[in-house]
Amino acid sequence: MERKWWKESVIYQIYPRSFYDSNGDGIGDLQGIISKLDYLKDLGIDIVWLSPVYKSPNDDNGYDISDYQDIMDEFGTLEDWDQLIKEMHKRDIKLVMDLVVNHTSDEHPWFIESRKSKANPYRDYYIWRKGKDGEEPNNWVSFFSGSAWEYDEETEEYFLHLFSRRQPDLNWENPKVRQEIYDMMTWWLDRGVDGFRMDVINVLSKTEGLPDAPVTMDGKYQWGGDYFLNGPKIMDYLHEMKEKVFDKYDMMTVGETQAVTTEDGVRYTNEEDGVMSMLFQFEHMGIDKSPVGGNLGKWMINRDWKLTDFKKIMTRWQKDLDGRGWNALYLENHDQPRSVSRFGDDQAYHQESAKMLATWLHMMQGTPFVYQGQEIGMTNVAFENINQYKDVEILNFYHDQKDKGNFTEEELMDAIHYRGRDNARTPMQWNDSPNAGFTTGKPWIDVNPNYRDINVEKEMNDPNSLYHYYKKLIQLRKEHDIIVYGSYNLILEDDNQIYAYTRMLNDETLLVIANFSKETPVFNLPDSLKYTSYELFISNYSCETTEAPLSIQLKPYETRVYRLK
Ligand code: ISL
Ligand code: CA
Repeated sequence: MERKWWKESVIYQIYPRSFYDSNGDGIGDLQGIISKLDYLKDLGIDIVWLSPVYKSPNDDNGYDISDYQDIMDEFGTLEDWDQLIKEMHKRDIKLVMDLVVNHTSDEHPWFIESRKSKANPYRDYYIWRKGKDGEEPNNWVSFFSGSAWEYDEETEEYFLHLFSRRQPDLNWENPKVRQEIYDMMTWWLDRGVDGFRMDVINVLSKTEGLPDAPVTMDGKYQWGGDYFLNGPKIMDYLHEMKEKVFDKYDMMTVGETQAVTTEDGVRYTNEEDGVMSMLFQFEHMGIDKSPVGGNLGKWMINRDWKLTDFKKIMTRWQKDLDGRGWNALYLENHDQPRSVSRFGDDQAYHQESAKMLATWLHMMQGTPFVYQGQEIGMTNVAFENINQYKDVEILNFYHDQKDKGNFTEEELMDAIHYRGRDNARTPMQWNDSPNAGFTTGKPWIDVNPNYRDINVEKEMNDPNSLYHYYKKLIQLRKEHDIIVYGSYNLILEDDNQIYAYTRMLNDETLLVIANFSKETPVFNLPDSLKYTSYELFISNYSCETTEAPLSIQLKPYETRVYRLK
C-alpha cells in the first residue's frame, strides 16, 4: 500500500455558521475560525474540511451557492479567507474546501440567465423539461420532500432539483458546464487549497430520458435513485475532472457517495485508476433507518438494530477496500445526529461511551474525521417548537408530513429529535458563559441547553476528559504505522455487545476491544491469537496495565487497545 499524507492524517470538519462568531451577529465566520486555530492545533488535527463558505442565499446553509469564487457576506471576505489559509498553513494544517457542483443556488447568475428564455446561452446549464400531461416531467421525489421538479412560469417548463427547489441541478451533459467547474476548482487550488470534499458527487450523471421511478412509497412522488446514483457517465465525468484538475496538484479528495457498494468504493478510490482519494459511504449510517423508499426511510427510525449487523457492514468496507481503496471513517457530520446520542449513552455514560466510539473509529483502517464538537461529546438537542429548527430538510419534512396527516405531531417531533440535521448544527460549546461563548449576540440557532456541563473550557481543564482522550488517539496515529496501514480482521463476530477487531502489520497485532453496551460482558481472546508480549496503548477506564488481554470483564462502554507481539 502506498504511503500518502492524507492516509496518515486526521481531518476536522468545521461547519462555519456554528463554529465561532467573531463580531456578535450570531453567525460563525472566518475570523472566528482564525481565532480558534490554536485550539485545533492543540488537538493535533492535520486537515480541516470547511463546509461551504461561498456566496449563498442560505436556503441550505451554503450548500446553495450563488458565486463559487467569493465568500458569503456573513462569513467575511476573500481577504479573510486568504488570511485563514495562511494562518492554517503556518500551523501545518491543510485546508479542504467543500465542492458543491451537482447544483447551484437559484440566485447563481447562470440560473438567472437560464430561466430567462429557452434560447438563452445558459439554458442548457440546467436540466429543463416540458411537463407531461400538465404535470411534472417525471415522478421523482426530492431528497428534501415533494417533487424534484419546479415549474417556471417564464418559459413554461420545469427544472430539476434533487434537493431544495432553490438548488437547481446543473446539467453535467453540457461540456461548457464541466469546463466552468474545472476552471473554478483550479482557481481555488491556485489560491492554495489542499483538496475538496465533493458534495453528493455520485449523482451528477442522470439516466437518459429521466424515466419514472417504480412505486415504492406512499403518495405521488417516488424515489428515483436508480436513475442518478452512480449514473451511466459518472466515471467519465470524474476521470475528466481528475485529468483536468486533480492530476496537476498534490491534493486529496473525499467524495460524498450515497448508495455505494464496496465494489463502487474500489472503483472510485483505487490507486491505479480511481477518481478520488477516499469516500464517505452511508451504509453504517443507515443501520437505524427503515428500508422504506429513498430518503424518507431516514425518518422511520429502527431503534432495534443489532451490533452484529453493524459489524457486517463495517467489516465488509474494511476488508474489501484493504489494499484496493481507502475509507473515510466517520460517525458524525453536519447531516447526522450526534454519535454519542445515537450509538452511545449521552447521560450516565456520556464520557465513557464517547471515548469508546472514538477509539473504535480511530483504530480502523482509513482516515478518521472529527466533526466539530464531537471531541467534547456534544449531544443531540430536542427543541420543543418546530420554529426553533432552521434546516430546510427538517422543515420540508415536517410540513409535507403534516399535510399528508400520516403521523401525529408527537411522532414527527420524535423523528426530528432523533434524526434531524440540526442536532449537529447547534453552536459549538466553548464555555459556560451565555450562548456557550459562541456569540455575544443572538445565535442564528439556539444553543443546546447542556452547554454548562459540556464545553471546551471544561474539557481542556480536565486531564481525563474526552478532549484529552482525542488528543491521545490522534497522537497514537502519528506514532504507530499499524494504526494507519495495518489490515483489519473482525473477531468475536457473533457477539452482540462487544465489537472487537485486530489490525495487523508485519509482526505486530493491534487488538481493539469496544463494549457497545451498558452491560458488563466478558471479553475472551480467541485461541487463534497468540502473543508473547502485550502493551496497553489506551483505555477509557483506568485499569491495570499488567492485566493480560485474555479474559476481561468489561465495564459499561469500556474500550481498550493493546499491542501484541
Ligand atoms: O441528510 C442526509 C443524510 O440523511 C442526506 O439526505 C443529505 O442531504 C445528503 O447526504 C446530501 O448531503 C449533502 O448535500 C446536500 C446538503 O444539504 C448536505 O448538507 C450535504 O452534506 C445538498 O447539497
Ligand atoms: Ca459573525
